[in-house]
Amino acid sequence: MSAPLLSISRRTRSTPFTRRVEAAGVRAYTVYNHMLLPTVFRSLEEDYWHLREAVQIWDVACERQVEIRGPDSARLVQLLTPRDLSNMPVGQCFYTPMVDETGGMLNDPVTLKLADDRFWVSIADSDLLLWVKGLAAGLRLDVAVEEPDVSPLAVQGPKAEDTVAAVFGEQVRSIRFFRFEPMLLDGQEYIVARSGYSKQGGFEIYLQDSTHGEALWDAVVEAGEPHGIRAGGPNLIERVEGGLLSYGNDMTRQNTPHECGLGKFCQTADAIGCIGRDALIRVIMEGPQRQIRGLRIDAQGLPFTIQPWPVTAQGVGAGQVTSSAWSPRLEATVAIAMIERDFWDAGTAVTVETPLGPRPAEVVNLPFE
Ligand code: THG
Repeated sequence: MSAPLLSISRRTRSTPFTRRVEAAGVRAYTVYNHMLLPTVFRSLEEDYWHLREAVQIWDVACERQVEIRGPDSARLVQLLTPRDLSNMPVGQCFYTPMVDETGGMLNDPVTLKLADDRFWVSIADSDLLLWVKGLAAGLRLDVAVEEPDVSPLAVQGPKAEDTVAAVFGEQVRSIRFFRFEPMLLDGQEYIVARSGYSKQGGFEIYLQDSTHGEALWDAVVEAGEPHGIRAGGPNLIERVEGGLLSYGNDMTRQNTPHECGLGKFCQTADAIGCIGRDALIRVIMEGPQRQIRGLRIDAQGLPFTIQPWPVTAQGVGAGQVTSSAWSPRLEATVAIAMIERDFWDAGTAVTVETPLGPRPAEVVNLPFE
């Protein structure tokens, strides 16, 4: 039996890089922010090893930007998140949990401060633009909120710095983690940030004019050739090992940032104006009832986690597995799970009700190792 195909149309938006991605032999897409996101080129495992050893170019245009500009922009961005943005400098990226009035997670974007009155919220897979537009209109704020023609291209892996330096110049080597600088290439401005959805290090290059997408792709591939660059994408094995969360998979509106282990990115008491502030202050006083953990599952050949898999311990509910993958390096199935408080200590033995039947597993702290 062959796997079902994805029907692609205008709604599953293509990106400025899609033609290059297809020429590179993409084997699988997912849909993210109503846009194509390449996930597999050779195989999940081959792509995984190559990402750890060399350098990859990723079409992550689906990380759409919600641009907020105007006199009330700093006020509006602080409404969205319990992270205190009052001392955020221009040129900084912040990982920012965003919550509703109940403290439920709406998105976990990277926020870039371009100027005192201009921000990009680089979103995960939920329609945050509608929430931000609704708040701006409802509160009659003096801002413009739009999705601009901006498409991130990620360069990830141990040879990413050499590759991006060969494109934009040696100055990129001095860009610190989660900082960005505007850089010029053939008269076009790109925002170059040291960031990206892997733990292998690298950069994200924000293209600001779709018509230059293929030229940017070609320049990166040419610069990366001596380092063995290939097309890749956010890799399931690598991101589960690294403990990078996926909104909609590992967390939803039903979870608070504290359940997601994102409490370290919240300064709720200082986040004056944050819409979920009162709800989150109550959550902090009670303490979370469940939290994200790693699981090392004693099983091989499991399918993708399409629905959460129940986790039990001594016959009672202990949580659920939300993402998993076979790690060829750790020779185990690694997983991200939401685990109830009584069972969340590292070393706790649990059982995962997988599609292949119950399998033993151990709670571990993230990232793996
Ligand atoms: N880059 C950009 N936009 C994005 C993502 C990205 N939007 C969608 C999605 N990814 C948002 N989610 C994440 C999740 C984790 C991280 C970034 C975005 C991340 N976390 C680091 C970690 O957990 O090790 C560190 C964060 C920190 O220390 O501040 O990088 O990848 N543009």
